[in-house]
Amino acid sequence: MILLKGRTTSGNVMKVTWILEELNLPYEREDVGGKFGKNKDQDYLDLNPMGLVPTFIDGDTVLWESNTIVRYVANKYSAGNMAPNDLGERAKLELWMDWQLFAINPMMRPVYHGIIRTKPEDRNWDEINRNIDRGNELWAMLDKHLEGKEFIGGDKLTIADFPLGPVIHRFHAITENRPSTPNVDRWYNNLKKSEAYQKIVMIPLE
Ligand SMILES: N[C@@H](CCC(=O)N[C@@H](CS)C(=O)NCC(=O)O)C(=O)O
Repeated sequence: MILLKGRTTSGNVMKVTWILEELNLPYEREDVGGKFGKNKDQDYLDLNPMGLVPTFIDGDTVLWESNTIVRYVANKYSAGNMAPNDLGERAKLELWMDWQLFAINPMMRPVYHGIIRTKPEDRNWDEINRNIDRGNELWAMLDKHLEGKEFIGGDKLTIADFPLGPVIHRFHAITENRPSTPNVDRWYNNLKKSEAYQKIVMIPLE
């Protein structure tokens, strides 16, 4: 049985629970990190030296780094579907996963932590607004890619959607008066139709 260690409120844990739920794979999850702690305990660090969540265990395979876990799950349990067999086709999806880590994450972290995890009187609105502006520039790039598509990979959910799905939900929940991104909006609406996305991603922000 797959074992996932990580609290449900972590966007990085969500990527993994969401793909497991979409694929109807049986798994157990243990609350680790945040108010649950345990992620700096030695037995946890032996599995994940970064002391962060998620950590994923599938038999002898122990993994950390959420996007790597998503790749592993898709390659092992959804080859030819969520993970295309064609290397070029798969790489064109994986680039959006790396884009989430390299471009979206550095923008989203100060926005999310700056608003949701910071007391109103301590919020640094210059930093928050600068990053929201950057976010709007980045979503415009994805909007261009999504022209004529229902999902990042085309007409169905693939590995590329999992890293970005939790972020678009948070960005839309937090920001208003965004520039028009009709293709991103259509993609986000498609994600919201999934029961797994509703259950895992659309939970109260904390
Ligand atoms: N690049 C890592 C980042 C992991 C990460 O930053 N996890 C955060 C939660 S989203 C964490 O463990 N924070 C400490 C905690 O929850 O106690 C990944 O994608 O798995």
